[in-house]
Amino acid sequence: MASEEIIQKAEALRKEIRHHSYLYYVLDRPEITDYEFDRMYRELVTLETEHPEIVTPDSPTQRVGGKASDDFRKVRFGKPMLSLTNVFNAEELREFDRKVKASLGTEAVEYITELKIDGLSMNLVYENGRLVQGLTRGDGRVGEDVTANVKTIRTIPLYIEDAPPYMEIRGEVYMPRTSFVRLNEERDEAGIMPFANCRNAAAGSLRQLDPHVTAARSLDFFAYAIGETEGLDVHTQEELLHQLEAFHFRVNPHYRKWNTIEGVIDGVNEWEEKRRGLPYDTDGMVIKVNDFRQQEALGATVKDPKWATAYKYPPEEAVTQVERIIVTMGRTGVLTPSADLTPVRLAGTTVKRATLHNLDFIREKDIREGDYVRIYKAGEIIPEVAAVLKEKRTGREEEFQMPETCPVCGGRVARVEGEAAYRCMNPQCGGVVREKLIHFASRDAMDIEGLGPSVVDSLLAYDLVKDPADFYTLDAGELQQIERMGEKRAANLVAAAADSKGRGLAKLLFALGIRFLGAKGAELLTAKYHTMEAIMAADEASLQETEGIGKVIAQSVYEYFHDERTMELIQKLQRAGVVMEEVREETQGAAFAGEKAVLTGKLTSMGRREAGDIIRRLGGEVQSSVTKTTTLVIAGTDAGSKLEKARAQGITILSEEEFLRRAGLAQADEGNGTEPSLF
Ligand code: 0OX
Repeated sequence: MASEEIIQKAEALRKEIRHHSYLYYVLDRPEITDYEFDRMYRELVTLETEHPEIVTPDSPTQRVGGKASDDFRKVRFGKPMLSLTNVFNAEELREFDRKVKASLGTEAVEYITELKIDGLSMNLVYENGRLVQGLTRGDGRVGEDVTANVKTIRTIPLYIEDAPPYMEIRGEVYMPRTSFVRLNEERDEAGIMPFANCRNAAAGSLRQLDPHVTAARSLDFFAYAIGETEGLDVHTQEELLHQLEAFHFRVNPHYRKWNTIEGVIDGVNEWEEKRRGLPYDTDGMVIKVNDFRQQEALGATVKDPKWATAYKYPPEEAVTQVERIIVTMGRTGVLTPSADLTPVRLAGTTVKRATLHNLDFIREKDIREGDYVRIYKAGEIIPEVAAVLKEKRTGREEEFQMPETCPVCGGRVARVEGEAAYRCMNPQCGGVVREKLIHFASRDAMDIEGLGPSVVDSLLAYDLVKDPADFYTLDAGELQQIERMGEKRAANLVAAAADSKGRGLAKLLFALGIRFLGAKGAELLTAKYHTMEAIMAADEASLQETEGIGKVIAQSVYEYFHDERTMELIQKLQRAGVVMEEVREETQGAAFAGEKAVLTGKLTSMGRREAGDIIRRLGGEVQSSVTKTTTLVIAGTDAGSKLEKARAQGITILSEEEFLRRAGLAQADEGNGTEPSLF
């Protein structure tokens, strides 16, 4: 039996971890380094491993691991989860307002507008502050139990201090756009059908039998309502949102209160364009009567409340023609078809190409060269084909066929069983080698400055590299044979390669291009094993026990490290001096060493959290407001009072560009889908 002292120590650690997770995930304002956080977390894991009887279901260590309920058990709601009526223009909003006021018999009505997050509604049940159940909306009367999976979402509290004895919190589970784009890239590479949008990706991620898979999907949650709840003293939607924040939920900050429907209409118009800049998908705005007594008086139909409605924005789409279907190669030899389109404006950019993912996708939508298609941007970024306008067909459109031989090496192209992707089966295929080299040097991998696709092509053409380890033995003299590669560029390239040797295990693992292993998976393995040697020695079961690593990744990593060619490559990299261990950034002498920095305004190249991570990694501390101790302010666009205060105090101010330069972040050329076709 664990002593009282141990039980209390564990409880104190849990409280501390809860607090710092809240600061990090919900407020985006961490006060301690990742290193300190990890240390605390590991201390709790050690205590709980030594004394398994003290583990509580709401311990922060219990986010991942529970079993998903058998086939997502169906559960009936005490209070149904209502859906919303839709309105599509200002006149319909005025009509909604007229009905509300007529029914209440008063003109005194306040409204709250909230962004309508395009995710999945969720009902979270808390008993005495403990999260005991998470249910999807289902048909509104009966939901599906996805408790084990929602527990993996870091912004959903597992325990709430000072909560009433029973409460149901409702909100939206969603997938941020960047996570969605990365996930679909990984799915394309892995030959799995991509998700059409962030909402489907969130839904697919919640309906996983293995919570490890959900954990790796970066889902998030905004709270906006309550279900059956006892003893909560709130009287308006506005108060409720404040209360939800006090419970440490994330509440979308863009809600607003209005006294008139014309104000609501202004608010709705304001967000129609602005919402495109958000890091998550929205499909409209929800308009709610603020006062709960008025809500109750208005009541609901069988399906929808009469006190709320959703203003739906029209989906942004364009019609254009598929001029050609081309095929490009990915780093694992996958041949990916894309449509070359007649250029068309869509949501702020000119679109010339849309990925078609794989042959199944093309067949399902029956996309042919010459077809007119409706396109949209998935996650506001990736051009996708929604549907073919079959009525516009002339009869001359031809069905697309996958090439039977590899367009790069002439090798056999085959479809791996159980996969949607076609691959070149020749492991020595020049196309695969090229993509692997490009990936190895790319920004999120080893980040070798100046080593983009065209330099890789030149290195291959001059036979200077065969595998990534050859980057480290390049000779500046030899490099100068390459056209337009002067003495300076050659020297820079050699230096950039040398500079990348110390990126550390996580970057290296990702750079190797192991199937299914994304950047996040590489970080998770690094956090567990710390050295390449340990990962290579791990068996499949041990790999699979890593948080966020499912069976498929574990198997792929295991197979990769049990291939002779891998051994040769790793040894060669080791001989070249590439660091094979976890690198905890040495902060002394780092770019932001000793700085106490404040971020203000909007950054265009990254989010604030990412910028904060960079500062901390490079030795600095991030503060939430300008104080006497602040030494540096990084000002994005629309920076407000913090910037003024910094100026008044004579604090050094960096623009975004200056910040990036000081952080040593090169503006690498982006893979924007315009790489040359192989045909
Ligand atoms: C959203 C969202 C959805 C609560 C009771 C009726 C409507 N997708 O962001 N639903 C609601 O409210 C429900 N609010 C939202 N913000």
